[in-house]
Order: sequence, then structure tokens, then C-alpha cells
Amino acid sequence: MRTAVTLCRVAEAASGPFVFHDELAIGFQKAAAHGFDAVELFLPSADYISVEEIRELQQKHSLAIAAVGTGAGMVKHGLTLTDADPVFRERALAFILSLVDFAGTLGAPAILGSMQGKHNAAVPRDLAIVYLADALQIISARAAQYGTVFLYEPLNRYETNLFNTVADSAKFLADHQLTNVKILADLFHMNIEEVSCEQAIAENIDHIGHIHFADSNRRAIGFGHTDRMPILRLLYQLSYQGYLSAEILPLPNADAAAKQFILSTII
Ligand code: LER
Ligand code: MN
Repeated sequence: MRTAVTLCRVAEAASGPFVFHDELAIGFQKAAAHGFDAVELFLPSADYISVEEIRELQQKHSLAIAAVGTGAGMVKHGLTLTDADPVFRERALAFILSLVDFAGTLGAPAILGSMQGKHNAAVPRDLAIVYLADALQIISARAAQYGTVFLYEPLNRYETNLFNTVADSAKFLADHQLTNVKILADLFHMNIEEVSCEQAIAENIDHIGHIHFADSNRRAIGFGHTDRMPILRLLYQLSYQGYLSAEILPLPNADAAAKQFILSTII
């Protein structure tokens, strides 16, 4: 199965679940040295680096772009698609579209994680879901122009109260005919929310486009208490075609986490 590793250049996410925080020239070099197939980019904005510079790094190190995160919109600017203020919702949408354009030019999907936001007293659940669905229609249509999907990530209950499980997310996408949105299944969130990670994957495999392959404690698998073999066997049986991406804590250090991650993906 294809592997990816996270490269983070967002200062506000320095303690987040990302493996390499070096400048991208070094990050690409380390990703290739560890044997990853691709990198997943977490950048401050779409103009942080040009598409041409990314292409040069890709060619130099033979690495694909697995996905591009949008979380900087939240951690740097406090933007979400479900904000009560229409001005902030518009800014959130524009920020995400700029990263969809960046990622799409590179043939990669962008991800909606923390920028989905939460429902609250000012924005009741039904309204938040309308805001989310309307934004996803626009965003996924933009992604389609590049021949890519857009990735929606259910998060655990401490990070969002919109959709916490893969099945609820799949139903939401189907109910709103969001056919160009796939689910990013993050095993860290799933370990908190799912009755069974295997069952959630098996029942919704057609909706799953990307996996954050993390242990129960968000470290590389093998450094927590997730039983990886049933999950890996299942993904092979189901002919999963997406990436297993290392959105994990760089513990005990980035290189050791990367090394363990690669080992954890081998059956
Ligand atoms: C993003 O991929 C994610 O998993 C979130 O928990 C980030 O806060
Ligand atoms: Mn994740």
C-alpha cells in the first residue's frame, strides 16, 4: 500500500501530529530517505511556495503529493466554514479554495479537518450542516476541475461536534449528493469514536479516499495499542487504493517515528 508522510510548515502547529517540520527541501529529502511514496503537506497558505518549486522537489526525490491540509486557516486565522459570521465563512471558503487550486494543480486532493468548525448556540446543528454542505458543493466542484476529489475528515468529539464517525460522514455525503467528496479516515479519531475500526472501514470503504494511519495515542502504529494486522489485511482484501499517511506525533523523535511508521505498514 502506498505510504505518505506529513511535512508541516505551520509554526502554530509545531506541537501537532506531523512528522517533519523542517523546511521543505529537507522534508522531501527525509521522506525519500525513509522510503515513503508521497508527502502530505501542511502549509501556512497556498502562496507559501510555488507549484513549480514543489514539482522540482518531487522530481528530485521521486515523491508524489498525497494530499494538502487546510488546517492553517483554523490555527493561524481562526477560520471555519460554519462560523456565525458570513464574512468569516466567506474567508474560510476562499482560503480552502486557494489550497484546492494549489493541490489540484499538483494532482492532489485537499483536506477539510479543523476548518469544518462546530455547531454552537449561535449556529445550531441543522444550520451548521447546511453551511458545511453548501461549502462542500462549491469546494468539491472546484476540485473536480482538476480531476481530484476533496477529502472530508470526521474528527473526534473533542475537536468537532458535526460528524465524529465514518458512517455518519458517509451518510451526510450521500444525503447531499456530495459525490466528489471522499472521507479521510483517521485511525486516531476512529479509535475514540468507532465501535470497531474494522467494521467502520469495511462498511464504508467506497467512501474512504485517504487514511491517517495512527496508533491509539497518535504515535506511529506499534507505539500504542492498536492491532494493525486486522486493519491492514482488511484494506488489502477490500483493494484499498488510497494512501496510508503518517499524520502522527514525531515521538520519540521524527526519524524514529517515520521508521516505525514504514515498518507498521508492512504485512
Ligand atoms: C487533521 O488531519 C486532524 O486529524 C485533526 O485532528 C487536526 O487537528
Ligand atoms: Mn487526521
